[in-house]
Amino acid sequence: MSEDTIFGKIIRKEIPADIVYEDDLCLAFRDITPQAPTHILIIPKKPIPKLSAAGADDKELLGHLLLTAKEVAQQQLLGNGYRVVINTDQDGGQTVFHLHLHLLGGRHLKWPPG
Ligand code: DGP
Repeated sequence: MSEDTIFGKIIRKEIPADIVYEDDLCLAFRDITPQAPTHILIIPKKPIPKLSAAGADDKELLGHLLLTAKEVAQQQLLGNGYRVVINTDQDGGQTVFHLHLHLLGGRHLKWPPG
């Protein structure tokens, strides 16, 4: 059993979030510290702490998260393009240990990231 995080509280609606999409498997809501005009987090309801902790049995769920990112990008009118990022563990800059995809768009994003 992984530890509860702030995202667990958002899933259970114990703390507020600006939710833009929800289904049985995942939730998408606006990041509290946006790094782009559109910055949305897509999280599984299953509390997987990080990408490196995902298993073969999460294959379908991981695909669902990516396809949800695409759907939310369309919903948010990011027709010019966008970026999907998964920060993983210390060197990846992960701060909340509940797996999440960052969907960033609404401006030209530089590469490589810092
Ligand atoms: P990461 O650094 O990849 O673990 O990203 C965590 C993100 O979560 C970070 O961009 C800020 C966001 N965040 C942290 N706490 C909250 C919160 O309580 N509400 C919302 N909406 N976002 C949060």
